[in-house]
Amino acid sequence: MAEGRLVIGTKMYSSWSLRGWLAVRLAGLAVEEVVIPLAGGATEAVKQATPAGLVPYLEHGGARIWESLAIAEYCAELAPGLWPADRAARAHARSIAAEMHAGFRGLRMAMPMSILNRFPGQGRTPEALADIARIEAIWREALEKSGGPFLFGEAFGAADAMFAPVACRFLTWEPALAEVSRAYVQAVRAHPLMRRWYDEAAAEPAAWRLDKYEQAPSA
Ligand SMILES: N[C@@H](CCC(=O)N[C@@H](CS)C(=O)NCC(=O)O)C(=O)O
Repeated sequence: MAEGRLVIGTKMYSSWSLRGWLAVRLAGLAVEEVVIPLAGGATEAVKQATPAGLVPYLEHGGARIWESLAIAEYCAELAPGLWPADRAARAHARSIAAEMHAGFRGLRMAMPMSILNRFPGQGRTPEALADIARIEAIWREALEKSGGPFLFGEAFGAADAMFAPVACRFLTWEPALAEVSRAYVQAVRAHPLMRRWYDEAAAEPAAWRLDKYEQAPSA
């Protein structure tokens, strides 16, 4: 029997939903999944179903949790392996997860998540490129310390969940990336949960497609 429910948006487009969904699935929570087709902002059904009018939103065992990072923390209380075991590494993982949660607006605006599409070479605004440079530095530092293939070693954890939609964006928009970043993007894409998300996104109804995410913005 389901222990609660996870409310998310269209898998083709909803980057924040992907973060929450990965944390919930990594922790193995037995929750019902409710997917609401997004309208491109202020979706009425999302407003009705969630406290903040945003997805993801989790109800589990009497707890109500919104904000993807809070969902990741909740899941990590139940499955502590979502964060690294070492305290300094855990602090590092939390720092980069929080930096992701709070920022990178330039990238998010110029290169939205649209995982079934390919827009190579587009979206390269100065703000997006500055964000990409910082993200690559974050990834390089973590991967050099841990040895990869994921940010903190062998296991795909909460920090990887927070950055997974960035990997999706890079696969769509194909900015120039260092080899270490490209290898990390491929490792994220190959994870079984990511393969499942992509497959489920590809199976979503054509009626859920939104013009604003199906075309690269004209220059
Ligand atoms: N800071 C929030 C951001 C959540 C967010 O902006 N979600 C978007 C979808 S990716 C949303 O619900 N937008 C409302 C809508 O499209 O109706 C989080 O970390 O969960």
